[in-house]
Amino acid sequence: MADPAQVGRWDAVLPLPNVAIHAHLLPDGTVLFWGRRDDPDGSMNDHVGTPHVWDPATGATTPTARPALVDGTTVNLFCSGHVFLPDGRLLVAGGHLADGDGVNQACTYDHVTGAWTPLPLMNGGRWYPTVTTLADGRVLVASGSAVDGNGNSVVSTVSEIGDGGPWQPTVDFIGLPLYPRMHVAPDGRVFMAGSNPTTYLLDTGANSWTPVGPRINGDRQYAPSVHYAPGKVAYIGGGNDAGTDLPTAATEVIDLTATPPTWRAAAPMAFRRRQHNATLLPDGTVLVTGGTGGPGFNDVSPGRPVHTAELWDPAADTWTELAAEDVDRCYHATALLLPDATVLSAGGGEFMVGASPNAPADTHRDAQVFHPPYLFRGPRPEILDAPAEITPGEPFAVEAPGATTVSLVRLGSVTHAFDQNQRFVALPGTTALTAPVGLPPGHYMLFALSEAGVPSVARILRLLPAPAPRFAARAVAAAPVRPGADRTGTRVTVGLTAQCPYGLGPCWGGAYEALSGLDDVAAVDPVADTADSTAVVHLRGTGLPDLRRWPAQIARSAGGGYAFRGIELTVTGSVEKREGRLFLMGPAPLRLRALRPGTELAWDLATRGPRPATAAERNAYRDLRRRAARGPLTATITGPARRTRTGWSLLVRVVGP
Ligand SMILES: [Cu+2]
Repeated sequence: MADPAQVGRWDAVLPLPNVAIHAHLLPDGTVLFWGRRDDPDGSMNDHVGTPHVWDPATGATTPTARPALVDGTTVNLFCSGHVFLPDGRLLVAGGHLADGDGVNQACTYDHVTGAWTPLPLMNGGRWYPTVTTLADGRVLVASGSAVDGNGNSVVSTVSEIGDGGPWQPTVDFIGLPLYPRMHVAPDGRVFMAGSNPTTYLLDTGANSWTPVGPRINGDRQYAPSVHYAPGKVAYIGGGNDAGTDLPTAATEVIDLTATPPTWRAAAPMAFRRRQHNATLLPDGTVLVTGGTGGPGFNDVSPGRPVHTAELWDPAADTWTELAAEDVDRCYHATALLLPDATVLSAGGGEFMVGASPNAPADTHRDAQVFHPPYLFRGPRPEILDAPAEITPGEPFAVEAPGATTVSLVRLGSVTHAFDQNQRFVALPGTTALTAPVGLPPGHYMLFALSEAGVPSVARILRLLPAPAPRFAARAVAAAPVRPGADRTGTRVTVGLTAQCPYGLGPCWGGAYEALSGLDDVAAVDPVADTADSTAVVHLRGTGLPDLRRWPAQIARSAGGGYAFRGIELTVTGSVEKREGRLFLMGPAPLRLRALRPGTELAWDLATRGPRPATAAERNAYRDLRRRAARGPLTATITGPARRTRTGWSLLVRVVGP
């Protein structure tokens, strides 16, 4: 038997009535969670869902009321974002209509009354949004996608701020990923740590996003980002490497209080992981659980999911392998620090594989509790007395015999490999403490720790709101992001396959950034075509693109997150016949050819192959030839373009008027 003082210990697996895809520690120490659907055999797009409360003290699980709109229409909170308000209510924004399509509702859950209360509707639907409690206690809702009037799933570019009353729209930003990894910096700005390679500081007062970074390892999706000490953020693992589609084991860190903040490499994990969770522990270490080491979005084939937990010590920058859990905890799994300093590892499953739900064996209506090694390293201090409320900047004391330090850990609110409500601060001593300034107000677990680092059972206290911190005047590192305005050059449609299964429209942030950085590209249209998995860019001039470096540039920015399939051009010119061959005489002569099966740029998400051309598209070249035989002709032609050693050819798909 391995020594639990070295590797910790897992309890037996405990069944739950549903999959804990969203999990929250409530201010009374119980756990609120919900899954995708109530009926395991029901629709994957159910519009009803019952959250449950699990009590770690008794093991009992109780359903809550069903969340609903003001008019009583039930809403499914699957795929929402969430944080705690300063008074302890959980605010939930968005929810699920279908994959890529969110609802525009927001609501609160009050653990005292058990009531779900609808809030004013948001400015649009949000599927996979992130909610962040700001330093002044208001919340910021960012990202999340919804289907627009053209059938495209579009990521929201307008964030909004609220406190439970009407929402205030704020700060346009194109290119946010789904579930952006956001943290409040010590100066009150909001840091967006991923998944895009370029990271940003958002100043909600000045309405601007300032680029910071980029991260070393490029676009890394479904990786946890951890605000492990004030101003210090770690980004751990995530998918995928270009070429192999494997996730990385790499960890990178940034100190937002440095000038300028710069990402640097930290020690890597022992295992490559994607879809894993990272949990802040009371001693300032970070526990990583679950995830898959296999290629692609969520490889749960045998041997791929990682069961071994790992512990990162930021002070020493070392990783330690810990005991292995019994169950795969990959996509839709959660992990949550409990007040007794153990960690709940739960959920996983409930996703689509192509057009079908995942295999039932890969859905996990259960959890397992981990006892970290610190619980086996000596006597636990006990908190005999602590205040129920503390005021930022004011002194307070904790009576905890045997303890030498304390820490404050914000209550977790976890989904999709990220805790939107996380915060940690260690305080020296126990008797002459000062309540920290600059943390989001609300409920925190207070732990007392012995010299050996053994934590007490937590008291949950409330950090009262303080005046919002003032922004320090500082130089802007780079111009705030604005969508490129120059759309006069050649229009190029780029085929990009998102590695994420929901398509290019919702999974847009990293693609937008990669396209914006391509040679010759002046502007990227703000909305991708979800159905065809294509995006439109405009070149700097009216010539043809130099494609030679595009695939490498996309791989450098986006890793294996997006695969480049090719381009379509839309070019106007005169159609001329030379030596029996058709050419389009535009900025450069384009040899015209017929569309052949397999050359279509449009991509079918369901079949994961080219979308077959229609009869009219297949016949477009033949029709053009017939027209060209009758005399000179000017046309606008759209089709897949190829560059060969002998020049460009355009496969005629559509002939415009
Ligand atoms: Cu999901």
